[in-house]
Amino acid sequence: MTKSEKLRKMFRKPGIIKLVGAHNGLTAKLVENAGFEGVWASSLEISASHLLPDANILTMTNYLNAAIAMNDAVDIPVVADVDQGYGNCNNVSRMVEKFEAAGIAGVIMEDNVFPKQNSLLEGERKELASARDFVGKIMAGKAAQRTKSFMLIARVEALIAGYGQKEAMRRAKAYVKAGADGIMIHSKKKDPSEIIEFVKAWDNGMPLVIVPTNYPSFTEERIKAYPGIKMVIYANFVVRTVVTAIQRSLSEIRESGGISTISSKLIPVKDLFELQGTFEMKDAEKIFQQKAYEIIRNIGPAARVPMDKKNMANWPVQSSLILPEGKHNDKLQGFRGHAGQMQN
Ligand code: SPV
Ligand code: MG
Repeated sequence: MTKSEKLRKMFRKPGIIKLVGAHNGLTAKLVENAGFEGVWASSLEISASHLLPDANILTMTNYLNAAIAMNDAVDIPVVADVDQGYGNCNNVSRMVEKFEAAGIAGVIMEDNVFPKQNSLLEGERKELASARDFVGKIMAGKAAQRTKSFMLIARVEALIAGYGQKEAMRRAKAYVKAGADGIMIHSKKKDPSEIIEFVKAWDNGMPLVIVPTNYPSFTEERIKAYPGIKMVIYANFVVRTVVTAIQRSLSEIRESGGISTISSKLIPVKDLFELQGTFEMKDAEKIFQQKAYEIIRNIGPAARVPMDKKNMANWPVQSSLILPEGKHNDKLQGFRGHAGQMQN
């Protein structure tokens, strides 16, 4: 099953789909290990990881590469934050082609103008794209996708920009008509009243997505009372955790004059190796070297010379992993988990 099919399946099943924002392979893996259903390739997280403002300073390729690194690291779906699609309908066509081909399960595209500002930035009156332009971009995006399952969710910024419920509703309905697979309705109010009002009025049937950063009192327990809300994104908590934790560790090292107190508070290096797949890599390496030895041994004495048996002494390979003659062995994998197709 592809990751976009997995994501579609989650939308069909009961319950809230919980995504967490991340910015690279490591942070995406931690999101998966913590048991969340998907990764949000957040423009804020990715921009912050480059120490740049979340304002279309990075390019589509930067965001795509970050999303690919996350997608490579996890088995759960990655949903990419594609800002306003990086241009007009032509840019959106290419954006969908590239993200879909990379195995990204879906994208969320917002009705901001270029260059965008982060939605939570205070003191800015945001300009929105015209509903007509944005409808055209959604249609271009949906026309560009190759598989049925890839999802394009439209993000309505009318509440953020202060245009009110009526405009938000008008846009959301137009975006669904244009082919959007869902609506992300965003608010930066400090309580969920605006979102609740929108959700109660939403009679369209297409799933809603929310990002409760500014109204954290709207917990999953409360969200459950509004079945229209199908997906919740915890958008920027990973990068904020990273900054907080790094600052704490660095000041402890500086203040205590060394690393004697900090080390025992951090994950052991061995656990980091484990996360990186180092031990799987070493196992895969041994297996491939053992196979190579067997092949060379069977070829004849001349070829055998540089691969003498004594070179194998420090290659203890679990016998269960060695291929039976001529058989495909699912356990013979490269360290990234790709099952071997090797014939003996
Ligand atoms: C992001 O995480 O980049 C988002 C959500 O788009 S927000 O920062 O609230 O705009
Ligand atoms: Mg964003």
